[in-house]
Amino acid sequence: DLHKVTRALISVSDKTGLIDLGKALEARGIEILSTGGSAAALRAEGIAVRDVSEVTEFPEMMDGRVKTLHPRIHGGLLALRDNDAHVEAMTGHGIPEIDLLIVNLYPFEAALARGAEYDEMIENIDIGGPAMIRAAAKNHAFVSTVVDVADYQPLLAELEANDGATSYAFRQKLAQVAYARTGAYDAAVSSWMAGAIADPAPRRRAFAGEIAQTLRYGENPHQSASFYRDGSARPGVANAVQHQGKELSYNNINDTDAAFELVSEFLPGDGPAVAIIKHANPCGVARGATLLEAYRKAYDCDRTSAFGGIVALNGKLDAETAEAITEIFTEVVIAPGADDAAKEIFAKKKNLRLLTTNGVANPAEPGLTYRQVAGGFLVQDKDTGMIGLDDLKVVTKRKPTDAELADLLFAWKVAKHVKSNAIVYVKDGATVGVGAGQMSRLDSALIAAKKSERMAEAMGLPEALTKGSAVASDAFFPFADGLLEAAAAGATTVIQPGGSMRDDEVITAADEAGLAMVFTGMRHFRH
Ligand code: 93A
Repeated sequence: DLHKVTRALISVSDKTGLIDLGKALEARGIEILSTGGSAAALRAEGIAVRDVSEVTEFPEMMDGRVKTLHPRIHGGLLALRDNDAHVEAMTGHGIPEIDLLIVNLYPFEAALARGAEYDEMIENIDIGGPAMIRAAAKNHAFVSTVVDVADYQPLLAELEANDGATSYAFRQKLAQVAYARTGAYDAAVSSWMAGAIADPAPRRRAFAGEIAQTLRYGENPHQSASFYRDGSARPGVANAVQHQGKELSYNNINDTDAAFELVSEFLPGDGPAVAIIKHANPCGVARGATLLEAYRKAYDCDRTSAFGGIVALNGKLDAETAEAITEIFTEVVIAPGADDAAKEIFAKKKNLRLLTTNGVANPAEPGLTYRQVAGGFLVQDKDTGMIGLDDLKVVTKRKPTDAELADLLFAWKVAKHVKSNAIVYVKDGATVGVGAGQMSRLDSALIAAKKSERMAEAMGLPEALTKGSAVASDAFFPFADGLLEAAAAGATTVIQPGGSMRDDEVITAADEAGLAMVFTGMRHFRH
């Protein structure tokens, strides 16, 4: 099943590694066919090349839109070498056998990432490249298809090992990668178009990403895993720069994403904010006059859980905050930048990963979320819902004070990022109790209050910080019990969507407990 490579076609937009590859193929006596820009680059280095246009006897035309789309090229890629009729067709029509295809596509994803205009995006849709890749990959019985610069070295090693030939297993693996590439490419085009025509509910969606990293393992060590980028330029874990520390794990990436998306809810205008995440849930979120103050307040919410957590900041990491973070073991810190002094402090902590992003993420930017179910995917719009003062409806006799309103809105933002059922107690711009992921809302209220009590004891405080707090519930209270539990923990004011059959009962209970309650009219389930 070895197939000797006698002729290669090279057509690449990304010219990285092209010259070394061309020289190595030439040294093996492999004839090189190539398109305009690639041919020029190879010739400039003295490598012998035959133009595709010489083979097709057609010039490259229409601004390059038609270069390789020709039977002399596609016949050479698709012909079965062991089929007499195919071989006869090749001879009869002057079609050269092509045994090796090296293509990388017009940089559509890069154009997307830099926010190119519509017309430029259209010009970056490669047609001839994918057509050749799909043809060559189909014919992997004979043809090797390379779509990735990272595969140049393995290709040369394969040719070296087999005296200028490739094995069937090698070609088959390349073909699998080739179809992954063309599939991802067209998915990127389709997704871009869905956004460009602002269609809120396209009839069909295609999903794909480009592999960014093969991970050491998945959620557990016996699961293999990898990380894909979807090509968007959104600031966050996928587009961050890692400055130090070992490779991120699957769980690190998941938690870092949760942390950064949460802290991005606090726009730079809201002042410094910090979120500490454990197992995708916040165990402390706060804002402060400085990042240091915000970090300390966030840490005080649940010092026990913060150990080994992920810390996200909405501003540039400074030295004093970096120093405070290093006082306990932290897995990952992510921020839109870091001072040199902060980097120096972190450099002493070899295991701590520092990621910097290009700004904070825009919480209002539309997007999709995906979830797998057995046999399918669930796809929905991202939860970009945001509530401001004007959206709140006071439903109790007592109105919240301005200070209470500020804490209510803060609690609401945090609750959006807590797994349901979510109950979040906030005081003076910091969470003081977070109840997450319980099957009953009452249990979330109880757990959060209990943890806050334990924290107060550990810190030697006279009473739990939930005393005099604001509490948010991500969905309505179906009964008064959860609300009464929050009141018992000391909450004085409540934010929740409203809309329960028993709203009246819940409002009456709130009035009797002297609470000030507002309805948002919007729910933030997160399962
Ligand atoms: O415009 S195309 O879709 N039409 C074609 O016939 C065609 N053939 C190759 N783009 C085409 N290509 C692409 O040109 C390749 O996929 C590659 O990305 C690029 C290389 O062009 P050059 O060698 O002129 O730099």
